[in-house]
Amino acid sequence: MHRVSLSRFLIEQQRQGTNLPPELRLLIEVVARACKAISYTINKGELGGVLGSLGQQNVQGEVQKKLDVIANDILLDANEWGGNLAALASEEMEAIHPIPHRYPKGEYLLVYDPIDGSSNIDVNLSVGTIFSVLKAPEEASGRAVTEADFLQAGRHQVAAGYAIYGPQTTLVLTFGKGVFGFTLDREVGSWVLTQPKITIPAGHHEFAVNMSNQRHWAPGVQHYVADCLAGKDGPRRQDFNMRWTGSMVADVQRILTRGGIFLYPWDAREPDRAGKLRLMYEANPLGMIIEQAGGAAIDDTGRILDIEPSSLHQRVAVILGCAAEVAKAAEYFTRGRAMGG
Ligand code: P6P
Repeated sequence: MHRVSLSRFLIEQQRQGTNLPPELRLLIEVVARACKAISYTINKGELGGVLGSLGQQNVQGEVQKKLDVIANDILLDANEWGGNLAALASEEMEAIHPIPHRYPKGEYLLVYDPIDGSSNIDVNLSVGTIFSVLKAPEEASGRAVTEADFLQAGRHQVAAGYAIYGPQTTLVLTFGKGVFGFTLDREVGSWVLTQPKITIPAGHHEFAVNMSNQRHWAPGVQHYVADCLAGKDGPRRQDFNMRWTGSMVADVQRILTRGGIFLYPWDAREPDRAGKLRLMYEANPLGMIIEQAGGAAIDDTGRILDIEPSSLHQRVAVILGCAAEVAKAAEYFTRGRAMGG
């Protein structure tokens, strides 16, 4: 079968005027090439001395894995010199990373999570890289880029994507006109188009949540999940399956492939925190992909992509997946709040 490479696919999208300017196309190719390098590094595992922790914490206060830093540096090194970025930001770096003066400054902002789900690395489960592309504000071209330039609602993203390093290495992309999937052909080292148009299948009853937090959830969330567990003996009149991978990208990939819903809701363990997941480099890019695939992404009160960010590393509750199932869950949350929950 004749396969289309990522480069050819992007050139053809650009020719069709699919809001993919050359600079953005080049940026996506650079990020995809960096994800290929991350894949090869992860695949070495113990043989490459890349497993284990660094004995330090990142800005999130989470234990930093060797691969968190290695992947972060691969993405930094790949993107600094290209001339299409004004600055970068990462889960692994507290402050934004301006483009060094020795390189030309471009019009885009890249914000990413170099390894999402890194606690899975040492147990050989799928992890991923998530990235989001924004346009730098016009007036930033004549001055230093600041964190405030990144604080744009997710609906302003011009592209988003993720790579999954699992049994296959796959790349999922959107630039606002649908969702496309690529598989890494390791023999020739190129990304190959394998899913020309990804849409979330309806009618699959599968939910993803970390049940160990159940007692800390708001009443509406507890009620929604309880009715999923009640299955056909309860008001949903339908049995549900459950999955929880510990890697959001893997759960999102499953939802894009066979439907369902993912929940990481607010919980009372840290009542002042909106949620565990990060808005700018998890919820926004994955929310854009889910919406472009026909699904919905909310933070238990409203659309994630409409949240006006207040800080680079802010956290958010995330419920995303099949639009009908997210709407059903939102009904439970609304009822829960009405009852004072
Ligand atoms: P928990 C990984 O750390 C992550 O950010 C997401 O990829 C994943 O869905 C979630 O956190 C897992 O969290 O609390 O179940 O370990």
